[in-house]
Amino acid sequence: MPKVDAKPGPFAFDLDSTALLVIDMQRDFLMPGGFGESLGNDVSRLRRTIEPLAALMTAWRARNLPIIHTREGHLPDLSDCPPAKLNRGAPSMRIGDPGAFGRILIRGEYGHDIIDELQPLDGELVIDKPGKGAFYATDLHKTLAGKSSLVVTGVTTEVCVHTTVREANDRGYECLVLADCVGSYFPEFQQAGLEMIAAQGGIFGWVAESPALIAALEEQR
Ligand code: TIU
Repeated sequence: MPKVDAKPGPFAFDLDSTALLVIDMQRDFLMPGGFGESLGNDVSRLRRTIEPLAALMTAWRARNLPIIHTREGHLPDLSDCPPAKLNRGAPSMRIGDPGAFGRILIRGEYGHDIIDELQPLDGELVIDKPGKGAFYATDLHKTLAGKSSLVVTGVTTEVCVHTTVREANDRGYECLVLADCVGSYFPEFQQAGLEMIAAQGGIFGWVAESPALIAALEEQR
């Protein structure tokens, strides 16, 4: 069984019962000129995840292990977006408003899709989710039947990654979060978000760097 050097201790996982989750690596969050940057955020804090994530995905695919991608977004008529979410954003830049890459966080728009560098391959599952968590109002739990561990990556650490990890915990999954493959616009949230996962003996899971996971995969060859 592969074992990854992690906090708060080694993360052991069974290849047959583990999936890689890649959360919301969407143009609107990551691309210069996109929605995230237009709100005053420094997208380089998220873009640092692209290279390690691409390397991990290559290693994962080489072993025919499953990758599940998610995208946060809404139907064009916004019928799946609660007013509480719609009304909360910056007034000039709300979900559904026109942005540089199409209507903000609307399914089918260019900005809603995954960045070119990490595009899903044919056959990989892409889950469209209306919430921050990947389990809310999606088939993810059903799709993962038989899996018990998740490697969690993507953006942003304290928002969609954390919500998903918390949801996964309550559904019985063991989660390994990769520090170099998750990103936040806020360095203090990145640090605290990761510490919160591994604290108290791993209250929400384990935290490691992706090269440690890739090394553990290599040892299985
Ligand atoms: N994917 C995700 O985290 N959505 C967000 O809205 N994140 C923010 O940090 N705003």
